[in-house]
Amino acid sequence: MRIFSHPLQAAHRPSNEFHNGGMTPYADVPARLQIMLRALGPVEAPMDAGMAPILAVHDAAYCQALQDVPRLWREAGRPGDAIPYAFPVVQRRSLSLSRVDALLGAHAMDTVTPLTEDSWAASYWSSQAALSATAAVLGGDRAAFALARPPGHHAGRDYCGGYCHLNHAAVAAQAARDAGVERVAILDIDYHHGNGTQDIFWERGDVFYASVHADPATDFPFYWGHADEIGGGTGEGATLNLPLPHGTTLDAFRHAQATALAAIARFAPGLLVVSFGADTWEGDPISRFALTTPSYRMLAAEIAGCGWPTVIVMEGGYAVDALGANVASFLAGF
Ligand code: Q9C
Ligand code: ZN
Repeated sequence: MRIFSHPLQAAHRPSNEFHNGGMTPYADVPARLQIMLRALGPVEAPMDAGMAPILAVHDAAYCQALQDVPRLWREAGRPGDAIPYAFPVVQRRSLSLSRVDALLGAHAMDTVTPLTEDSWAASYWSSQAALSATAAVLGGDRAAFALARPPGHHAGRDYCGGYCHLNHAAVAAQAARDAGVERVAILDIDYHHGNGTQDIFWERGDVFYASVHADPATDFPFYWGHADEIGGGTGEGATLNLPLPHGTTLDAFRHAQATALAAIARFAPGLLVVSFGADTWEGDPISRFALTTPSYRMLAAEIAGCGWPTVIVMEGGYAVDALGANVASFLAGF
């Protein structure tokens, strides 16, 4: 299987995140990338498909803000990484925002996603990795892997959050649509619900979004991923949420994934995008599921068994020492 990743993805290195009332070390460390690279062997640098496929799912002013904010932050004399603190939870509308805190808060959903001068390049090249993996699959490969980092599934059309700035899985799915694949499905098996992906395709009947994740009643992102969220407008019925409780083991996870795969089969996609997170692993420091390393091989085999051309995009997974083995196990299942 071809694997795509770019060296600049390691440059994004925020120092802290605001967590449980205090600053803690940032969980999405560059070592995540390095340990996966070591476990997987040689990878290819993605081609540069430019901004057009990113702008097919993201707002142009938002992309500009991601690039401008770290510089504006520094010019305002601020130490450290750019972190928002005020959010337009009501009255969210297009305003010309000159103060950096306002510009950032208007394009963010939380305080755990700091921006540095290197964040844009890392996310841009992660999206390019997803695009190159999509091109490989559209060209006839059975599957391809985008070794994205930072992750993407919490990022919406015009907001960052959950360590994500650009939604690589959404960029891949839309690129497949634009290349002529009539129906694209996204299966999200990161521990967290992929609120950004759900938002982007909420009203779309041509892109099915199914997610197996920790119940948002207890886990980030709290406001999305409840079982009654099924899409809206022409997208009604094209979103499927399968929340699971803390302590979930392979049996229950497999059962939920089988439900998602059956729904996707009824949708009959021409291509599948998998948002894969290894934060469902039993030892993950910020998560509470109990999958084991061999679990991933079995879950992947069951996805592969459906036969759809598949683009796999890396999302979360924060137990750094185990991450290489967990990702290798998943890819081996294909
Ligand atoms: N109590 C992904 O896995 N922080 N993002 C929650 C922990 C947000 C995770 C704080 C976690 C975001 C892609
Ligand atoms: Zn996650």
